[in-house]
Amino acid sequence: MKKKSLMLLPMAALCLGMLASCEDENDNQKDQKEFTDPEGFGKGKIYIVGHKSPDTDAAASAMVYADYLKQLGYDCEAYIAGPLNKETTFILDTFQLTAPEILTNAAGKRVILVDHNEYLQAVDGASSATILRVVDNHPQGTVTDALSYDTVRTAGSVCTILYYRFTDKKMTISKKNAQLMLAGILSDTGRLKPAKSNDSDSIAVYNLLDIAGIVNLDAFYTRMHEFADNYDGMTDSEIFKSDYKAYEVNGIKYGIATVDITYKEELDLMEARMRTVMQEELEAAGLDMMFCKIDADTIDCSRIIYCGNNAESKAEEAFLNMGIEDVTSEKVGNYIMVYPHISRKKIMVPRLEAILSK
Ligand SMILES: [Mn+2]
Repeated sequence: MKKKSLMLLPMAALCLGMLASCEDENDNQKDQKEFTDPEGFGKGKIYIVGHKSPDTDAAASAMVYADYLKQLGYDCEAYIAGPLNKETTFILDTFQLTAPEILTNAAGKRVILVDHNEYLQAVDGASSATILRVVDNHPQGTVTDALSYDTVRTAGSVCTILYYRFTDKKMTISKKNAQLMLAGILSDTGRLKPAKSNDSDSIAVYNLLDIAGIVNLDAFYTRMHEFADNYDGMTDSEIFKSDYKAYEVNGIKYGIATVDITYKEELDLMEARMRTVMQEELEAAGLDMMFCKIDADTIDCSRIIYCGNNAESKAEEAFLNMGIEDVTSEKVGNYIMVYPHISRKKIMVPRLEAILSK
C-alpha cells in the first residue's frame, strides 16, 4: 500500500466518526425531544418483573408492560423471578415468543413489580431496589413503599389491567401483546370463571381474541390448561413450588402452595408427596407455617394440609365453620376438606390474615 493511501485511512475514519457522532447527536436530540416521561419514572433502565414461581400472568404482564413502556419512550426490559411453568412455556412456544431472562437480584435497580406486592414473593434484593411502580390485582401486602401504584383489586388478572391501559391511551395492541394478555387473563381466571373474574375481564378477552388471531377460545384454553395440570416428570419439590406464594402478617411468615389434580383418587397420593417436602420448604424459606391446598377437579373440593408452629389450630380457625354460603368443610384426621374448592387469593389469604393480625 502506498504512503498516500495510508494517510487517507485515518482521515476517512475521522470523517466517518464525525458522521456517526452527528447521527448520534441527532438521535439523542430526537430522543430528548420525544421523551416526555409521561409516567414520571425519569431516565435509566427499568427492570419489570413478576413474582417468584411465576405463572402465566406474571410473565405475560411483565412482557406486555415492558413493551407498553418502551412505546412511551422508556428503556425497560421484562424479566422473570424464576423458571417458567409448563403452561407458560407452552404459550411462549405456541406464539414463538422468547422467554424473558431470570432476574436473580434486584438490589440497587429501578424496578416495576407486576402481579404481586409482597416482599416474600418478590425477586431477591427487591427491598433494596427502587420500586417505581406496582401493577397488581392482589390485596395490599408488605410492599407499601413503592413510588406509585396501579392497583385494580377487582381485575381478574394484571393482563386485564394492562389491556385497559392500552385502550385508555388509544394505543394499538400488537398481535404479540394480544396473545400474551389473552393467555394471562385466561390462566388467572380459569377461562373467565365467575368466581375469579368479572365483566372487565370478559370484555378484554373478547376484544383480544381477534387481534391475537385465535379462532377457537375453548380449544386454545383446553390446550393450555392441560399443561397447567401436568406434573409429569416433576419432583415433589418442583410440584410444591409450581404455584407457591409466601406472605407476612404481623411478623408471622407463612406460605401457601396450590396443587391441582383431576381425580379424587389422586388426592391421597398427592397429599403424601407434598407432605414429604412441606417441612423442608418451610425451613428453607424461614417461615413459621406452611399450608398446601390440593384441589380436585372432579369432586370440586380442596384438601388443606399444613405444618409449622400453630399451623393446625390456625387452619382450624380459618377453614372450619367459615360461615360462607354454600361452602362446607370438615376436619378429617390431619387435614381439612372444603367443598367446593376455595380460592387462595379470595378466601385463604384474607382469612389467615384476619386471624394472624389479631
Ligand atoms: Mn400471578
